[in-house]
Amino acid sequence: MALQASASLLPASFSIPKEAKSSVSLKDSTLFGLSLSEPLKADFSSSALRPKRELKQRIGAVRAETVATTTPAVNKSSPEGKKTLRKGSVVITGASSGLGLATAKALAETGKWHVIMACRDYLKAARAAKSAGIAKENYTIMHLDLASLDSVRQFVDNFRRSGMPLDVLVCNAAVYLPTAKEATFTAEGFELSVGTNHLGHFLLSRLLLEDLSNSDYPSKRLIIVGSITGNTNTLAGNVPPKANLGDLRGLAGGLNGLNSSSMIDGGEFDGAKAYKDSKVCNMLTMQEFHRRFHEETGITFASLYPGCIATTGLFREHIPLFRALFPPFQKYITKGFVSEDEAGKRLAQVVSDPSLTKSGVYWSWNKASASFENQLSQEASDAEKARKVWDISEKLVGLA
Ligand code: LMG
Ligand code: NDP
Ligand code: PMR
Repeated sequence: MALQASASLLPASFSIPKEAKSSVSLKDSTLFGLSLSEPLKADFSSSALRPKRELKQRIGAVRAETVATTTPAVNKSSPEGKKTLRKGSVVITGASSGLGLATAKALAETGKWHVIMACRDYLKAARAAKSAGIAKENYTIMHLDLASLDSVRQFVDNFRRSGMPLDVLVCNAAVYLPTAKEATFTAEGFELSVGTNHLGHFLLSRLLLEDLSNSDYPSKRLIIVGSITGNTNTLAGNVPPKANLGDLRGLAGGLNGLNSSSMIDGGEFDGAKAYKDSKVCNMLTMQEFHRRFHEETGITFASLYPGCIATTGLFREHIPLFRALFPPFQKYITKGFVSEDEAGKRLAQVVSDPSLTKSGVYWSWNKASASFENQLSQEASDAEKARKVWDISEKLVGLA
């Protein structure tokens, strides 16, 4: 572990800052579909100009602004006097497999993004990036274990020290433990699914909000991956065990399985339910971020259900029979199946597509693979619950 952590401090390539400085010419193309020969649209530029003082007071300590030393996002001083844009800088958690890897690949291939792969296993991430064919200059691997709040804080420090700007953060990593008989726990003693999928990401995104708001990129975004199975207004969300946060008594007790339940609602441990509950927390967190910070920061907060990517590592803990039958079941019966590639393109759209800048939205895709704003279940859109989850989570991760 120690070895892994130290190896991970070395980015795959240190040519990135150089890369980031060499602005991409948009002479013959559009940026996110926006023509840059025209002035930037109001809702893109206004956020960059808004004073940051108030936000800094609200989100805590002021730190040295590393972005001040980087190339401005939009640079008018190219030789032809054309507006140019530096590469976007996107952090993706859990980019060592499945959806995260496919998204990293899709974004890197555009040549417009530098991907920071925030992964718990450096070597696995390095091999994955290589076998996916992602060009060296388009990514950096940094160690992040979401099941340890110390690691989350360490990651934030390392990222800031790298001097790279943060334009988009994608909270993608997750664990799913459907066959576990008993709860397992994070370093701080939170049940592992909610601890990793929700609390680790909660701390990460709360800390990095400041970095995002400091970015001068035209469209800054914080994306938290949700799922249909946390939404009880769908058939998939009604397959038992169903998500249900109850009155949050287990979460308030710290999910430690000692003096409190390991489940958010205070019930008996159930790994599949814990995962679905964690996805509800993810979707609630996105909306609470939107309510608290969208106006003042201009950041787009969004969640999504990318489709059923039945072949990913998410199902690694499930029984072999399930793993064999699940993909054909989703392909031929529910028709909800999507390939990793397709799902990666969907998440990449939420990262960079100019038509998906709306904040507070839960994106889904229809049969023709066109995006639409989907309806969340009653619980997953309950503003009062979102506020309570936020407040309790702040205490658990040491922010309040
Ligand atoms: C739990 O079991 C496990 O207990 C848990 O440990 C964990 O693994 C969890 O979600 C993961 O699963 C789930 C179990 C419960 O479901 C199954 O395992 C399915 C068993 C097979 C059932 C036969 C179905 C026939 C389909 C043929 C397909 C053949 C290919 C097989 C593929 C296998 C992949 C699964 O399941 C049950 O309890 C059975 C009941 C399931 C019905 C669920 C549907 C409820 C719908 C209710 C409708 C609500 C209305 C919705 C309204 C929407 C309106 C907009
Ligand atoms: P994978 O298992 O392939 O990817 C999950 C990633 O999370 C892996 O890279 C894994 O790392 C990483 N991860 C797990 N625990 C930690 C941790 N403690 N610290 C850092 N990283 C960690 O699954 P998917 O690609 O399917 O899942 C990605 C997202 O998509 C999840 O949020 C999931 O909920 C969501 N989703 C998936 C659906 C599907 O059908 N597959 C459907 C709807 C949503 P490692 O490689 O080291 O194991
Ligand atoms: Mg589900 C339209 C139907 C649909 C869709 C889109 C999904 C997605 N599932 C659907 C239906 C059904 N599933 C039905 C009818 C059943 C009973 C046979 C069923 C069962 C089932 C199981 C046992 N489904 C599952 C499981 C899992 O273990 C997966 C899970 O719940 O992980 C938390 C799962 C999923 N089904 C999905 C999706 C996207 C998943 C997985 C992952 C996730 O939500 O992240």
